[in-house]
Amino acid sequence: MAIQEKIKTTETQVAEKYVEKVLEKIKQRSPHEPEFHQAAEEALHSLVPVLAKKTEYMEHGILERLVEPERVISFQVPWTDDHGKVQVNRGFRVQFNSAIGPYKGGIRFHPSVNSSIVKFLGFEQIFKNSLTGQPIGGGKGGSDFDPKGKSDQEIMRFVQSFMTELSKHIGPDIDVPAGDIGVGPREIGYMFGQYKKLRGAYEAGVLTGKGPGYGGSLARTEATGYGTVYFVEEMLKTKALSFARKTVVVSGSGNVSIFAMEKAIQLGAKVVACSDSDGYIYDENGLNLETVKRLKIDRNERIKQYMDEHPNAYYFDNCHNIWSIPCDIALPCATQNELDAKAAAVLVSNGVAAVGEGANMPSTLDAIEVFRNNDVLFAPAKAANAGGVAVSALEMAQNSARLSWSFEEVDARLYEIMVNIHENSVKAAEDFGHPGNLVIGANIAGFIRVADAMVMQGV
Ligand code: NDP
Ligand code: 2IT
Repeated sequence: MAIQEKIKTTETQVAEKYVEKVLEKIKQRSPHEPEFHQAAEEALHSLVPVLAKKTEYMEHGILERLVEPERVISFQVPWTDDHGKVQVNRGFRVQFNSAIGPYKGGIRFHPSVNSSIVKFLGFEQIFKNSLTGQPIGGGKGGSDFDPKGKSDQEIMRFVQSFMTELSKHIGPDIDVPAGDIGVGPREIGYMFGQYKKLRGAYEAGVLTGKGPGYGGSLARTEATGYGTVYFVEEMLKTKALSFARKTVVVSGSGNVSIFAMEKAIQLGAKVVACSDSDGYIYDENGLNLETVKRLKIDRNERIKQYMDEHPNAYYFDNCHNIWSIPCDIALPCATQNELDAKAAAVLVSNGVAAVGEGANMPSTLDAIEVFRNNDVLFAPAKAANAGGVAVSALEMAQNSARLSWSFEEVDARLYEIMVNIHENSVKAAEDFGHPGNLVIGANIAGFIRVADAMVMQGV
């Protein structure tokens, strides 16, 4: 027994060294990509128990291959604004890993987009897509184009130029983009129109998140937010808790945030606050979601305007302070690193029971540490927000079969997928010696499927 223990320790030490070596190499090769380093650090440290058990992964160089994108495309996006002036943005598509299916992942339009952001998102997408159980590899794209304040015509011209280049690299069996921050049904529509024109063919499965009238799946709009709440509800059940009568704070007021609020309310919760990048609104009696939807989906206004209709609510500048509002459940659904250790400590001191990540990497590594040390139930992004891409894969399946399922059918499949992701993450955490740690469980469960496929396919 003592000898076995000793061997185990040695294998763990070898695995730890392997992980450190790979992380070191990432930093040397791509020194200016802090978000990518952060995502890699979180994932790779989690994998030590698997690497110690399955030493063949090391022999096959799986980690070295996993952290190096199969292809990175960076391109110029020239377009003409409404004053006739030529503008130039930068476009990206990172095709990270195709072991289990064509590259799949969203497109983000936001001024902060750069190679680090696209790579962190693409890297996380590998694990997330694997967790869904669907046949989709990992990819991501975007541009530093800022859609705020642009006219509809400017958006269309920009998107057409973006797609003119992107179309050379995508296809229903190659790489299938979708939406993300700043990219919704309007942008997907223009992308699809331009792709169709350039290809001279109606390849519905080249993009997901399409309008239901031309090949989009019902419930794709709701999928990420609903899925996050389904996942958190499963996590709460393990402690005999639920959303019913709980106070919930949700950051953001975009696609993920709005439908997370909707499902939480349907399950009996009271959502008291949400935000945009300018500030946040708070109503201790519960927000009126219809007003938020009208402002953000129909009219594209700022969250501050909520006060016009609900003068008894409160508006505060500085979106980061939203975490100072006492709640039972916190759902960060805006953007990366929006919740740091200080905010996590405030949430803990206010008695938060659970945190579910609707956004990608919204909690810093230090914040996650604070939650873990204080026994807060924590649902990591890769698992909790996988419902969006899962329904994207269902959209691809419907497109291939040339049919469309009802909202209820898609929603039921989404629910089942989220329950499975939770179950598989719980089981992987237990199997590899970290019961209750969903960060480790999700990373391991997502990793094994991809790593095994990579081993079987050779280099
Ligand atoms: P939207 O563009 O619909 O909404 C984004 C929301 O987050 C807006 O309220 C926006 O405010 C706020 N926000 C964006 N950037 C910042 C910032 N730097 N600081 C503060 N607030 C910010 O995007 P989604 O809802 O689609 O995406 C939200 C998150 O969920 C992202 O992390 C995305 O990667 C992730 N995600 C999205 C999926 C999807 O299917 N759409 C699937 C899985 C994850 P403002 O309007 O002021 O910019
Ligand atoms: O981060 C994500 O999972 C998404 N933005 C959705 C990707 C997709 O292909 O539906």
